[in-house]
Amino acid sequence: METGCENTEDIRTVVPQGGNTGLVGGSVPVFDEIVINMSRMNEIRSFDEVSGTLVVDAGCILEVVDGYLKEKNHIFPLDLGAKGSCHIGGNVATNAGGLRLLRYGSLHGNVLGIEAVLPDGTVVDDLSKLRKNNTGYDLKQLFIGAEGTIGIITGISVLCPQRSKATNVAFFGLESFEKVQLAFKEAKGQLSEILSAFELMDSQSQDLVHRVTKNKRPLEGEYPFYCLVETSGSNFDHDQEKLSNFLEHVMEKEIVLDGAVSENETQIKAFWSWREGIPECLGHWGGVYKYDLSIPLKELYLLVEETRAKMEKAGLIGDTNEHPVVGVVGYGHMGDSNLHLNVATRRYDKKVEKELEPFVYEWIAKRNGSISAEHGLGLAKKNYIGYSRSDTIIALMKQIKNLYDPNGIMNPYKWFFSEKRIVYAI
Ligand code: FAD
Ligand code: 2HG
Ligand code: ZN
Repeated sequence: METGCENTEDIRTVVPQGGNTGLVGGSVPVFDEIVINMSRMNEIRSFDEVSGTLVVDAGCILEVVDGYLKEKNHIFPLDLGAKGSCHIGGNVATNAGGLRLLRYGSLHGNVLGIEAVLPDGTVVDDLSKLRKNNTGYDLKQLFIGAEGTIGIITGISVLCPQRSKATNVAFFGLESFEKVQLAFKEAKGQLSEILSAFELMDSQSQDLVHRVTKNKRPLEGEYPFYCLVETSGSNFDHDQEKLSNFLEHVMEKEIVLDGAVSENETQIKAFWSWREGIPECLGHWGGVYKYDLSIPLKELYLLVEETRAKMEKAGLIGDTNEHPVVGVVGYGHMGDSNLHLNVATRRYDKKVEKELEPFVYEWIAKRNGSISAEHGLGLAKKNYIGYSRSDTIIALMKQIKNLYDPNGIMNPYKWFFSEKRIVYAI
């Protein structure tokens, strides 16, 4: 048969693609790969309202699935800014964390079963709906966070909690990162089971959002740090009172300088937009260098300060076009010790890169942190795995890759590229 391609060996490499919203280039072909886009596998297969078990095709869009669950009084246990485009399959393949991991936990816990196709065509039918199943190795876990390197996920069963009847949000201004940590500790103690998100934003991130959107800020004054605290519970008035009492308490103790508690849905959305809008607004000037890091909480913000100081010392940050850097900002999922260090620039610049790398990765390695907390390695971070994983662990990962994909055809130029194919491509 005429294929139009001389070497059929080389057309077999594939890149699984979901909503293409990943932030490390994992879903994009590099050389000769065929893209297998999952958009048309988008059926919701079943939902059991008693157990909360949902079974979906991998190509279902997160927001669509969550809308379906809303009608059934349930919620998908993951939420993130890209919900309107990303697929459940992509979420599972990246083990996405998102805004409410603090409350609902990681997909490693919530995914009950997976159906996948291996590179040799074998269908792995492990679409279990069981919460407990200690019969041997839990192989589905290998696909969660594998970024399409060992097989294509086609179906997922996931445990979905009941939707909370009431959501309330508070927005705080604080004077230091020490105070942010105290506020987090108090929030866990006082809001306990209704706490559903605790997000951090520094003043620089909020200034840049303000410069782009010109929206009215949630608080009158401006502060070095801001937190967004969300509760999800069963009684709006009760939860709002709890949140207001919490705000009063932390203000009395001088942990928080100012704060506001949402009064309605519109205000909740407005508060969230100051957090969820950061990634998009930072792109306004040109390029953004992005680092997605797990850092022990105590030192989480120190990296932002040190990075900013480096940029200042090198004369790279400023308001004029001569300065490539517009701002060095820190924000993220404080509740999960997950910092997003973003360097917003007018243009990508070698001098900026020299200041950032390997500085950021070495800084993380020294503290036994992770150079990729929730976005994965993809293409962008593939060379830095060694800063977070030992040689032994990397060797074991390679054994798994070789077992599942001996010919190296799955997402070959990403974190488990096969040397053979790289040689061909060059
Ligand atoms: P894609 O980008 O298409 O693919 C991602 C990776 O998964 C690729 O390696 C691809 O090959 C693989 N893949 C996709 N589908 C399959 C499949 N069916 N089988 C096997 N492999 C597959 N991430 C977070 O963790 N937390 C956040 O808060 C967060 N917020 C975000 C906000 C914005 C505005 C944006 C743009 C992204 C955000 N992300 C966040 C990144 C996040 O990883 C992705 O948005 C999402 O999980 C990827 O889903 P996707 O369907 O777009 O996957
Ligand atoms: C978020 O939490 C996402 O908003 C995106 O994970 C972070 O763009 C980023 O660096
Ligand atoms: Zn994030």
